[in-house]
Amino acid sequence: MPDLLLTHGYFLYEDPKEMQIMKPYAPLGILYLCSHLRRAGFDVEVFDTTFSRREALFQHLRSEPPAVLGIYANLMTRGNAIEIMKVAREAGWRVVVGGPEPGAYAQEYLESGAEFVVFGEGEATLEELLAALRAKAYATDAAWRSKIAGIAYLDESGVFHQNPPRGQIADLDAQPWPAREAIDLQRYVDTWRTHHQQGSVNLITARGCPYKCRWCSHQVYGQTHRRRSPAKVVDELEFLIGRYAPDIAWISDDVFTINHQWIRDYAAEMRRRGLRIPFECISRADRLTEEMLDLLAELGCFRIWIGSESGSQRLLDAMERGVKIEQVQRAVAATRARNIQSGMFLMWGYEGEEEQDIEATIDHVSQSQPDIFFTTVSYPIKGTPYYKEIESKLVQLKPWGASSDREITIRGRHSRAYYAHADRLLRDSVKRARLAGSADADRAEIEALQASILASRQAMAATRHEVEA
Ligand code: B12
Ligand code: SF4
Repeated sequence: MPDLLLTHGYFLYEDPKEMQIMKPYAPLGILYLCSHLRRAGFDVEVFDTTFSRREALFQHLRSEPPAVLGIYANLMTRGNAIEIMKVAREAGWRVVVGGPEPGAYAQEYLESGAEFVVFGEGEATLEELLAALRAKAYATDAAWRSKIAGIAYLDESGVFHQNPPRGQIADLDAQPWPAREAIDLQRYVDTWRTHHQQGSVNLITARGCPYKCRWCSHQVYGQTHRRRSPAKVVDELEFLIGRYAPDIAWISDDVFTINHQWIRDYAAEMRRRGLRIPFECISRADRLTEEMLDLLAELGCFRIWIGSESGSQRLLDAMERGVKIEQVQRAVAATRARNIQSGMFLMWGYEGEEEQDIEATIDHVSQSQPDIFFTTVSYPIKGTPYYKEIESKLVQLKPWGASSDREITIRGRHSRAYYAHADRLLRDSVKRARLAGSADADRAEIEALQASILASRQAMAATRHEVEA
């Protein structure tokens, strides 16, 4: 019987959208916990749900001798995490939850069956909690729980307690790499290869982001930023290439090019070892100078995701994005000049957005022509300044445990249909601008787009007064 079983509530085969995309990545958070705790002497196993079925997990929980179950949860996996907690508790497991969401809804998770919520970075807190449970601290010290920083719990009378936060790990280099050997990582790489002809792996070089974009969750790392040393990251990458033979990698840091000296040193280390692997990463336009882009190209970067959000400077400022539209335009052009693809994230319906802001976004994307862009109707994540700002307008239509923050509706905002029309208008306009700039454009296609653009504008006008809630 292990001291701890770690899991997460993400089931790829239950997600029709992701089944079409088929780009799974290993759950690094729990793998970091696993390696840290194993090194500290605990017997830890991981039940990786990505390629499994919930029934298989439930069967495991019901048939194995119960110990401590640690569940990772984010805003999309809330419902699954709650169901797993319920089955686990019924089968006699002690349940701890952590990850980006539970700290923001600690009381709700505890009332839904968790015995402990860990907020913030999990390694040291879980180590202390497991040691206390193993030593049966509760048998001799009634106040034992109040002494563990970074946890929340309900006492015997059901009263909620949240202890002070725990300091963060000072030296990330001293931490072991994520315990990829605890899961079938090769299956991730092979799934990628089967569906996209290239196998991919993920890794992180840093933790935390110091920027303040109002809608972005800083629940785990606050506004801190800690980096691993370039040499240690290259060691890990070299190991991954040797062990799993990926064709590409995803560096899943919040902002990969945040520290320019670090990128210089990292590139020098890769050069020194003669290593190069195609990879994609996320950055910010204001952290992408010509020099950085040259280094990224040299390192093998084939796609950069650039948070863009809106083409309206007024809205970007309201979001405290800290970026100018011109910087985004320039960054997209500069990536193209180096044969690096650009990806953009855009948001509809942010607080204060007017029709002229939507038009500005359409102009912005039409002009900059990123290779790929994704749009979302903005949603407030609990714990963010955006959530606080619009809290009085939020309407929760379904019970908390059966929904997610993505499903919260915002009183007075346009209906979903309105944004769907705006989205079509955006896609058609961007395509029309691209065709208009090409010498051999098909006139009939341009005319069809023109008609669709007109129809979207009419549909937006017709739904302008429909509200979300
Ligand atoms: C990579 C990534 C993804 C990848 C995930 C692939 C993968 N398997 O890694 C993809 C692109 C698929 C993705 C998708 C989404 N993501 Co995402 N993602 C990230 C990102 C950038 C890095 C994750 C990571 O590796 N972190 C590094 C590890 C070490 O940190 P960690 O996971 O937080 O783990 C630590 C602690 O949380 C804690 N902990 C974690 N698990 C547990 C469990 C227990 C028991 C305990 C005690 C502690 C604990 O200890 C860990 C080590 O210290 C984070 C931002 C970030 N920097 O963390 C956003 C983030 C997690 N994503 C977020 C969001 C919103 C999403 C989406 C909903 C986006 C969307 N609109 O579709 C989807 C949800 C997908 C899903 N079904 O789960 C939010 C979550 C907010 C929230 N409150 O839930 C984040 C925080 C971004 C943000 N700043 O807003 N994401
Ligand atoms: S959106 Fe990106 S840059 Fe802004 S705070 Fe979040 S992680 Fe940092």
